[in-house]
Amino acid sequence: MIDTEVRPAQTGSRWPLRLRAALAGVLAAAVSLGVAELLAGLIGPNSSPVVAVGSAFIDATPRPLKDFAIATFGENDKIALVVGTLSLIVLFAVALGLLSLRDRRIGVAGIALFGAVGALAAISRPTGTVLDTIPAVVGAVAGVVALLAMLAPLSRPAPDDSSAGAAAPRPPGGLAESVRTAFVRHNRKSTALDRRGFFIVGGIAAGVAAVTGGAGTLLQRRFSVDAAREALTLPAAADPAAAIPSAADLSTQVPGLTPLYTPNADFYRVDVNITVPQVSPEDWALRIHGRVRNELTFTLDDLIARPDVIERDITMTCVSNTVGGDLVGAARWLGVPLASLLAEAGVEDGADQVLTTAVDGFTIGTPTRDCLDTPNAMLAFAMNGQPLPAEHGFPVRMLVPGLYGYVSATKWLVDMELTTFEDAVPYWVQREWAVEGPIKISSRIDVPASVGTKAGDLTIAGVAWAQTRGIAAVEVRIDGGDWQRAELAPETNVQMWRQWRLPWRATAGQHTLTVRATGQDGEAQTDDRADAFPAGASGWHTLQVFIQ
Ligand SMILES: Nc1nc2c(c(=O)[nH]1)N[C@H]1C(S)=C(S)[C@@H](COP(=O)(O)O)O[C@H]1N2
Ligand SMILES: [Mo]
Repeated sequence: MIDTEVRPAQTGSRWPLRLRAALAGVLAAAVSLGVAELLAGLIGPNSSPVVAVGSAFIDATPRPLKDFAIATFGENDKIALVVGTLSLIVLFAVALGLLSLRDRRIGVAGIALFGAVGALAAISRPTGTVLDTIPAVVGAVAGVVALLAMLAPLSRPAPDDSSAGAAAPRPPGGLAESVRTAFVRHNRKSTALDRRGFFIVGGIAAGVAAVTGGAGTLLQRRFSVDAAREALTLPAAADPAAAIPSAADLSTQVPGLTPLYTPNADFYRVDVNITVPQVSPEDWALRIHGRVRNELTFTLDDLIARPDVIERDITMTCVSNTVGGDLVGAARWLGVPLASLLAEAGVEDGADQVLTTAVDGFTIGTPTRDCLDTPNAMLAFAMNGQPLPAEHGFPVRMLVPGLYGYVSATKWLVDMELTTFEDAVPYWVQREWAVEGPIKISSRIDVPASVGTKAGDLTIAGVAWAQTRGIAAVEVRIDGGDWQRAELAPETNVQMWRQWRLPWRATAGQHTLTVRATGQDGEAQTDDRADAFPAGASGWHTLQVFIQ
């Protein structure tokens, strides 16, 4: 039988005891998480309870909170989520440790609950299996053992504490013993628990947590696709990108202006994944099925060996991008035309939605007509001359120019089903974002910076995009003045953004700069403000600058 009540025999302040109990709670949680990570290193990264709970949290987060997180933390939202989760765990663990002083069953039940939540989250992931519950369950058991082991010394007097009465005879000396004696004597007043016992068990718990957690992290590295990415040989494009006009990239002349091509390392990242899915190219296959005449399966070699490999310059952006925001980037992509794969599959009449699924079960729905009719809609396997970075969907992602990422740009793509909008509702549409997401015409001011610029001859510059119609004009208004036409960089193609600049003799003081664009189809960018939800932000970008 478990003795459920901890009865400290102490007489002095209760704080040292409470502090130790709180520490016991935190260390028990650490053992739990460490053991779970070790097992996740053997079973697979999705079985990590931290990842599973975090992912379930992302899926369940109410939309306003999610918008807030994206706006506040930007691409650090994942780090913020993990730090937030760990802070909550620490608070929970402290509470459990303290409550366990009153009744150990509370601690045991709390850790069991902790394990159950982890197991439930892991098994209910779209790709979760029973096996994925093992890390959370075994981690919880280890946490319970650690907690009980650390509570035990808190409930019995130190063996040599004379005030506790039934002290055992003092064992023969030695260095450790004399250190301990000095320590005990010094703290005689508050010493009524087995300090040494607690610190030994606590130290072991901390060691177990560190070793299992460290080993788990190392083991999880073996899932990394870094080596496979580097080993991949890219094909030459049968149809290369159009030649770029000379001096097309104004950023070489205007410091601070967004470069024409966004380096892979700087490219914005938006997805629902806490850890980057690692998809082995050898195991990868794409199935095209549903309302098609011929069900098809492609391996990566099949795609790379195709005679119709294209290379295209395309700008991508996120529906969550705010006016003036940076969830937008441009790259040179290498891949195969989506329309030719769909033609081989033979799309049946009425199949108005292409439902694509990522390796983790995340879904995106794209209008079939856009997949078939938009020039350069493709399945891409390379970005700016490199195999797709893992963060951007290695080995294969989809791209449909002119549509926001959430309705077109499936990363870690593994499945493509021809269906209807009525029959299947993809991830973000389930969360009430618009069913269709054409990119709105937008323009952004990059320079000058809001603060720190000195008066004199300056350049106002930025980018504008109006996929897939191209930009015809960009105009800038300085303080309440007239709209002035900016110089546009040479056009690369209508699916790319366009840099612009305007010289400005700036005087010291505060100024208001506003930009607007017009598309090659004549559409003027509206100043009607719209939030990103549900179909993308609109409104002119206005910047307050303080010139020194
Ligand atoms: N598998 C998967 N693909 C995804 C997403 C995702 O969460 N999971 N997010 C989409 C969204 S909202 C955008 S804006 C783009 C972003 O692509 P990037 O991270 O390469 O910039 O990917 C899209 N593809
Ligand atoms: Mo997005």
